[in-house]
Amino acid sequence: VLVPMQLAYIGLGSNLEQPREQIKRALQSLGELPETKLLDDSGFYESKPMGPSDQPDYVNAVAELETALDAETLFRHCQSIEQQQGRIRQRHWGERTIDLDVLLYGQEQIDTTDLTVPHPGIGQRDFVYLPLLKISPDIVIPGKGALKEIVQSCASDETDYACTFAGNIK
Ligand code: ROI
Repeated sequence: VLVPMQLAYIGLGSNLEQPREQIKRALQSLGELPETKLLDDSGFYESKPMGPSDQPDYVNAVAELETALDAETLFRHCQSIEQQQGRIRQRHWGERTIDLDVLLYGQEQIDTTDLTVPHPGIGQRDFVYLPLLKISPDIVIPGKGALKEIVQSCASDETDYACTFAGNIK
């Protein structure tokens, strides 16, 4: 049978154990998922922690995937990549080796106990929307409109983690 391919965007974040290596490894794993192609990545971004400030700065990135996996299956794969890379849940909003968030999955809107898509933080976190807009400047958030417009209408002090581009991923 023919399974429609969807565009999906994954947000990646790390602030432990060589963050750039963690991001690279997770991108490689995403590219090796079944029925999935890694189409693009944003490059590295650096940002100040959202949450407790006594933790290292973050390295963030966004990946663009084309996939035949459904959103729930993609989400489970993301969780297993986090586990492979030794993600240990410590304190709330604390440091982590790798975090993978399903930001967008096609035009779908999903609200289950463990998965909310579009990710509710997209318009409020510069470390999510800056790398996302770099890949896809005209991206539309289902139910909300053009991301560019959403970001402009949001007070910048609520979205500012001093996120800046920090180089291509080789
Ligand atoms: N802060 C930044 N800057 N980047 C992240 O990826 C990130 N991820 C998180 C919390 C702890 C909320 N803070 C973050 O999960």
